[in-house]
Amino acid sequence: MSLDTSLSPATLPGAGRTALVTGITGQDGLYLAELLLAKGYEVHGVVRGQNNPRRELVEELVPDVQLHTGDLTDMSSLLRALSASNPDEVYNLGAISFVAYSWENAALTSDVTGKGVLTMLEALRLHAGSDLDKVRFYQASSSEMFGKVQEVPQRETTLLWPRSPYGVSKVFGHYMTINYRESYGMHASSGILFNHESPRRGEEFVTRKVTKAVAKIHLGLQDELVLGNLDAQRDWGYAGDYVEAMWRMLQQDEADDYVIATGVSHSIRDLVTIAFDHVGISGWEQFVRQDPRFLRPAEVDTLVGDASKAKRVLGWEPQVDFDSLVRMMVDADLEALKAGWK
Ligand code: NAP
Ligand code: G4F
Repeated sequence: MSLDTSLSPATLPGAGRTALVTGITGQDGLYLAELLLAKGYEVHGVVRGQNNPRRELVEELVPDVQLHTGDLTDMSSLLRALSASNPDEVYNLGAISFVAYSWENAALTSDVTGKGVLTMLEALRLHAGSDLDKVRFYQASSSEMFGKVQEVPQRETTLLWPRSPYGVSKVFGHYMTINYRESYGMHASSGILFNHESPRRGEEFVTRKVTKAVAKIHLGLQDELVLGNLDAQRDWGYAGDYVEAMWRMLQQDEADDYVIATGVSHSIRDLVTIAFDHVGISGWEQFVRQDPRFLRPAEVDTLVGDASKAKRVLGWEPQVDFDSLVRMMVDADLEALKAGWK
């Protein structure tokens, strides 16, 4: 699945094509921007806020990306970004994406993560006019939509039963994407992505919280890791693999929806065990405390995806397994701490 570097710039798959990415400052936005640039695309990104501290990170990691100020709740800003970039492909990754936060800010989450998708779709429809069939759209749907799972493993046809304001908002965006495909013939695809992580994962998410704490404990900089539900299970993959799936969806003749997952589920306990093992600590219980503060009003207990459609149609398969992912994240945190970065 790696790019053929023998291709000259003019024969790269993205040569002469332009992509616009919302959520460019996030984990996936950065990996996707790198992927699209390597494929020869002209890449534009939407950045929110008057002085977004993550703008600098984008400028440093992917300096060739052209940035536009915009917000998913502000249609005119999206229209301006579309008009300035005139994209062939739009990747809508922007969202309030932290599930726990969505209970505290349900209305805001609905406005951004839910209605923001409609605002983007409508802006695209207004911008493209009679050329709408020439633009391709990707929506970042989520396994959180399966919530109280009605089938194991979860696939594209599994009944959705979201358990958080975030999940409900994602369901709205998911069905709006399907509706624009069916109503206007838009090439609009939805990737139902299961959890994917990396050294760039935000520190509020459990994988990164664990890997950074383990690195700090190993270096004597921290003595405790406080977590919530240790029994929840997730199907965790590597973000670098998952952005490749997004791109592949938009290269198909027909738009469609795809589950992207590894098919393997692990508990938070497994995550903690692998991370501590990696730095040579076997009795991790002495460092870990559970606090109800990190429990959720309604939990998604077990997620595990069936990505056989993605394998069959897109030729996509995950390349990084869970153990390697956790070790990669611990190593990156160790390296950054030793370099005095944080
Ligand atoms: P992330 O790191 O939290 O990034 C979210 C991005 O959305 C950030 O760039 C953020 O920008 C932007 N954003 C927030 N509010 C916005 C607004 N009002 N207008 C425009 N942009 C806004 O998330 P991620 O892990 O990269 O995930 C990318 C997308 O995939 C999200 O939609 C997420 O819900 C979805 N998803 C993620 C996973 C996963 O496991 N990572 C799984 C399934 C689906 P700021 O810099 O301004 O905050
Ligand atoms: O890492 P998490 O916060 O991710 P969660 O809720 O699964 O959401 C992520 O994946 C979704 C895909 O399914 C995305 F759509 C979403 O945007 C986001 O990227 O929590 C994972 C599990 C939960 O069951 C949580 O209860 O870890 C459990 N957990 C236990 N202790 C904790 C903690 N989660 C966090 N964040 N912090 C803890 O201390």
